Amino acid sequence: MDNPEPLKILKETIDKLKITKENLREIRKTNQTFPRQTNTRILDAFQSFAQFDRAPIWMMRQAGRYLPEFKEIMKNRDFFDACQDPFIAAEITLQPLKQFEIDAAIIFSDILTLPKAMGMEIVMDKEKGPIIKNKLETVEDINRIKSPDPESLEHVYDALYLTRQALQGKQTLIGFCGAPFTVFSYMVEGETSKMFLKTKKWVYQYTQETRKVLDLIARESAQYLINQVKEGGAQVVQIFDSFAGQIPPIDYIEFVLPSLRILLEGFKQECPNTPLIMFAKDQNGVEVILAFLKMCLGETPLIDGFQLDSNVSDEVLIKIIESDRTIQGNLEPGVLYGTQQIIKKRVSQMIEKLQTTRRYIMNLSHGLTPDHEVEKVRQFIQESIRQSKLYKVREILE
Ligand code: 1CP
Repeated sequence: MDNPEPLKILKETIDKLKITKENLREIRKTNQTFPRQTNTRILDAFQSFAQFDRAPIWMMRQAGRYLPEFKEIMKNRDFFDACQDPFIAAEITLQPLKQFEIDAAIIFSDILTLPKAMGMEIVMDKEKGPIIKNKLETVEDINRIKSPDPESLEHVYDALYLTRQALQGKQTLIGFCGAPFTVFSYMVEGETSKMFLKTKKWVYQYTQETRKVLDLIARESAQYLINQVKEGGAQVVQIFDSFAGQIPPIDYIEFVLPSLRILLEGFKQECPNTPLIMFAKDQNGVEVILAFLKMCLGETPLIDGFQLDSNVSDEVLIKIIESDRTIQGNLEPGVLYGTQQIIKKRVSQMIEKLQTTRRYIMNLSHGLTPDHEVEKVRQFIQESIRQSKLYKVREILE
């Protein structure tokens, strides 16, 4: 089911709006009109009493190395060079839409784009992932972190704008950033870590300095997300706290949540109507979820939806459903290594459990990786769509 449209439409969009490398930014700043949204499944999943034919679907890390066309376009390109070219970033963002029937596009960028703009020297190693050359080693090093030069992130908003125009309302555009704790971990570890010992040393030994850096990242992340919405046209935003599970719940609540609150409040003050999805990976305990849900009381909830991983308990699910928050997730990506039968079975179990809420977005519990096969990914999507529709019909009949 090859759908050539998204990339064709990108070219047509560029022609129609007479966009060139030179004038893209000026056009973005003067014309903030976007095509009418015809696929509202994702946006509807954030409304009470939404009516839908099936739950919407997209996948974390849907643009990436498991796609041959991604490997092709990245063959002779540096990762951050690709991110910084809005035409390339938009094309990569649209690649999975050519392959699959999905309801969202997540902008091709990285959670390290912001810290890079804040003075961290980061390279993306094709094997090892991100490497920070000037990681924070001493408390004095925090003076090296600076507010980003506004120019340095404009390329993200350009890429979002171009993508939103090319989507033509057929998918929802998602912007994102890393959560302060995860970004901070990279800043001190310098690369992917197994034990997170440096992070823990900072949290427990240099607590005040850690708080200072977390708050600074939080303020800049809020502005970065606001700009993704107001300048780039992102319709939903997601915060990735991928390393949230590295410290115990009690410390997550005491050391991490205050900075997260700064981010959430800063964002919601400016964008109260833009849905925000929180992903605190491996931090699924009821005490943390209750602390999150407490932030959602009042007129403007700070979080609209939770991306869940696969080990979430029923107790937590019920709390989220009762508080009227959207649920996104949560099929273990490893299942896609399995047979069609196992994919079918696990999708069915996921839907039986999670589609009980109307506010449901189908997704994986974590990102796709280079060893995933395109055909298995397709099976997952087709099976999810088929079963979600059946579930909906059953619900009407019952
Ligand atoms: O479709 C998409 O999701 C593309 C956009 C995207 C997003 C949302 C990329 C592109 N990265 C991210 C988020 C991201 N980056 C996270 C949070 C989500 C998660 O937990 O997976 C994290 C932790 C990173 C950091 C990062 N960047 C890693 C992980 C390293 C680790 O510690 O495990 C890696 C390998 C990258 C590189 C990267 N970022 C994105 C892509 C497509 C790639 C691979 C580049 C390549 O293969 O050449």
